[in-house]
Amino acid sequence: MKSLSPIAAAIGISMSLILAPALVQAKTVKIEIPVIEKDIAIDNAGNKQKMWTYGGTIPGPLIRVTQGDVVDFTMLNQKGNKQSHSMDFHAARVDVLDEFSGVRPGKTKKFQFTADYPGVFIYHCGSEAMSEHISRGMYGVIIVDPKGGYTEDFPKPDREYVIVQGDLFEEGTKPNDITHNKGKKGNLINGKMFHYDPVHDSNASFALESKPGERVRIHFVNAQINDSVAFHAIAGIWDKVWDNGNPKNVSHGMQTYSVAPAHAVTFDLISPADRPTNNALVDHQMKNALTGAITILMNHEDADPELGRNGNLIPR
Ligand SMILES: [Cu+2]
Repeated sequence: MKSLSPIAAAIGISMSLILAPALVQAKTVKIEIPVIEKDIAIDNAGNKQKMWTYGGTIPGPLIRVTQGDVVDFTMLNQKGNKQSHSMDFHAARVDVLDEFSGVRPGKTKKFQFTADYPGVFIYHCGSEAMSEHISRGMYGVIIVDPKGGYTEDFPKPDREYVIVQGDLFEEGTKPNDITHNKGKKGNLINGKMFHYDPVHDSNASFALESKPGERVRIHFVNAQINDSVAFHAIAGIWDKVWDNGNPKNVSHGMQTYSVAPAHAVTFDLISPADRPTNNALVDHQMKNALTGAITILMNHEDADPELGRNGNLIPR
């Protein structure tokens, strides 16, 4: 760490001493995820479509490890499924033809990797046609926390949310049309159109919440197959942005930030501390915002203490 806080400078010690990380022991983290092909609600009204999932939800289970940990992964492609499926962790350095190859229904895939790089990474199915497997919901998020912990440039947030934006195609769209974005009808936010947006969808039962002045961290993941996302907080400015969620890639005071397909970026937002406010977190590409990619963040004193806390990063 280069910078000195005013107090640390006054007494002549560097922040690296103050913020020296506690020794973290690398560990092995066992992750077991079944692949489940099922009908699942894709909007707040409960309309269902035939989707393919990791663990029965879109996105799949949130995985969180610390840099240096070994991920010991097992995927069961459930008996009764119709497709071969696979797992591609963007946080892994392995062999695409080995670890990332697919297995047929009823078979299990096992492999290990070390989470060497900190940040936020997508995981997704890589089986043919990949565009169909991803857009039917086969994606999720792994957060690799930095082994150095929080620092002055990467402060501890008051709340944390994960937002994953994915495509929704008309039921029955042919894989080749999906690949070319034909038949796209909407955008899923954590699995549902307008999931946390009671303003644009009267069926939405809740929004994201924080208290005025809190530091709210959004780990944003783009699971769309073709489109980038222009991520913007209406009535806010991103205080800090970390490309790929890596603490070393910090930007300050950003308005709109491009997130490529199959990429992730971490955003901090701090609302005014002296009054209640609301933000709309949008993909500023209007064709995507107005077909599902709007999330409301309510900043008020009565914010639900469980939202964005205690592992509740993807409210369902
Ligand atoms: Cu698949």
